[in-house]
Amino acid sequence: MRTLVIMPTYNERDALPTTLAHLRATIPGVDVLVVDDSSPDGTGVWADGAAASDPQVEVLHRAGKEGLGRAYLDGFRWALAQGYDAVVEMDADGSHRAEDLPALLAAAAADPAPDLVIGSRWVPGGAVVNWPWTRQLISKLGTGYARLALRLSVRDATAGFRVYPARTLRRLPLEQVESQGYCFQIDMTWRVERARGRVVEVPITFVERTQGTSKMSRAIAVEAITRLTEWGLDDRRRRIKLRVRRLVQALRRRA
Ligand SMILES: Nc1nc2c(ncn2[C@@H]2O[C@H](COP(=O)(O)OP(=O)(O)OP(=O)(O)O)[C@@H](O)[C@H]2O)c(=O)[nH]1
Ligand SMILES: [Mg+2]
Repeated sequence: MRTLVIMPTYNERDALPTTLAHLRATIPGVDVLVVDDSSPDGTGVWADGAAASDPQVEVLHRAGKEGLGRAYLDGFRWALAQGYDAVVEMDADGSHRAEDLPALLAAAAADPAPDLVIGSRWVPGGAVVNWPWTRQLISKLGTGYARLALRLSVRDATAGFRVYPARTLRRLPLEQVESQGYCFQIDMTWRVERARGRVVEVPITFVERTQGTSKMSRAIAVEAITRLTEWGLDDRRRRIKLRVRRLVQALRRRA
């Protein structure tokens, strides 16, 4: 299985060197694509240097900061064009441990093959290190709301440590995905579930970053809440319409 880890970066000059070196040393078999949005702190320039000395590392430069979603979508297209079989999403900030990746890849390679593997904080065996209870609560509430609004089955819908088999990415209408922040992860999960894809959650230990700064912002939270609510309402409207139509048809048949 040819595997590519996509690592999006924005101002991760402090964290990326450690994360990349650790990943390469822990799982030498996987290739890495850094997707940098012209980080002002020079992350992209550093990544070019890393790529020059390591044939298994590539860098995709984007013109400016357009959000995590856009960066991943560009990375997915690149991975598909290069013929990779599996694509991993992984943060550059050290929150996702390379040690957990073999378990995710093993789950992706299992028979029957799942359509998406999520490294989950909120399943038995999953954990979060150095997050205050408030942050844990926000994350759980976020997934809880996604489960309620979109009727998702997963326990960790915003998780950003995942494996997409290439066939899943080929099947999804990626050009329609507009979400940018956390919402991107929820959006993609929902698309897989709606297409009746099978999602498997594997417990991981998520470690709060010790280097650099979080890109989580109020705008990203607002985007997630607004879109989730809109999608949830649309979905309910559609279901009600469908039920009414079926009822009318049944009544007509009887009359
Ligand atoms: N290319 C690109 N990468 C981004 C963008 N926003 C965030 N990232 C990267 O995406 C990964 C996750 O971002 P974080 O800042 O850790 O955000 P988070 O993990 O959602 O929030 P924390 O839990 O606070 O760390 C990191 O590697 C970031 O550098 C963006 O707009 N473009
Ligand atoms: Mg992070």
